[in-house]
Amino acid sequence: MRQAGRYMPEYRELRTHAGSFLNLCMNPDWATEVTLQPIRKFGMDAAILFADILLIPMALGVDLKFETGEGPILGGFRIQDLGFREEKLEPVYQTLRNLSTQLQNHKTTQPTLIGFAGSPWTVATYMVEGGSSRSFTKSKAALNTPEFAKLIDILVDSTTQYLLSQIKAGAEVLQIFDSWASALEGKDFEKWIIELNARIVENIRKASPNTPIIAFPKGAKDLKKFVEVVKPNGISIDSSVSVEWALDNLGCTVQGNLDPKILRTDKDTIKIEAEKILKAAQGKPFIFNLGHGIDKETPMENVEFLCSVIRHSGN
Ligand code: 1CP
Repeated sequence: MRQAGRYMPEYRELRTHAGSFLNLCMNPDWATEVTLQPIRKFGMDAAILFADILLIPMALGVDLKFETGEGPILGGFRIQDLGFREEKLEPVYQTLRNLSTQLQNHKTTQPTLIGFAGSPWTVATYMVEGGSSRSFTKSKAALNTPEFAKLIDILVDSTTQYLLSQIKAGAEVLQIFDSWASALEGKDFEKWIIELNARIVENIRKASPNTPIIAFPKGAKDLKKFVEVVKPNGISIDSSVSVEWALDNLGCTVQGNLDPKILRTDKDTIKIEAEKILKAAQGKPFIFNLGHGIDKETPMENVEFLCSVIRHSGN
């Protein structure tokens, strides 16, 4: 989930200084600093690399811009012109190397370093739509065309390479974000969500069998089948999934579940909602996390308070 971001004044300051979100991602000193900001302030047990799932299209040669208030804008492309220029991602690997060194020297605890990428379907939607979409009209129309199959193969290969290079640079755990898994069902869900996540997990395991992989097929229509086929080490769930059900039925470590909106309420509500999850997860393989990225309106004192509730829970 997104840990860093606009809810922190130190992030906003560096973001303004950097001039753009992409400049921030592509400068290893700044990206290292932004990754560490929430760790220093709140002492989480894991740090997620500051980057974005859309750096893969950029490395494939697609124009990428983040316009304030509008989200990402991606340029048009022809499949035959796409080529994975891994050197474009070198700043991300440098950020991981910096983080790996700095986290080892971090106080008494050594937070786990999480690398990540988007899943082929989710990244393809941004490429085909030219940005964010809520209807996925163009992406759904493209399914089952030969061009889409070619695009997906390119994304599977480049994402595998990207994640393996992240491990080499120091990532200890990987997370695969399939943020728009909710858009597909039935055979399409099997083909473009389950099969593609499985291909990436298999590719990573072949080269790096001991790196834990957390999948996050957000809004997946059949989470049980997803876990059975993909076999991730962990599964992230949003707040629409019952944490009790997930822990009892999925057979792997569960992460997430707290609705990020809860962090914008009051301390009593935060305590009640966090304790519900902690109670359900007691003694079971669970990683406390939000069910999605942190909202930019979140008061920092509420994040601090949530961390203290979790630390004092004795789980
Ligand atoms: O300055 C800003 O406001 C930029 C906001 C922002 C941030 C902080 C974006 C733009 N990306 C990020 C970083 C980011 N993105 C991380 C780093 C982790 C951290 O430091 O906390 C991660 C893991 C992501 C992953 C990501 N990017 C996803 C998957 C998770 C999710 O949110 O579902 C997706 C879909 C994106 C695309 C993206 N990046 C940013 C925007 C505005 C979008 C589009 C989102 C949409 O279509 O709704």
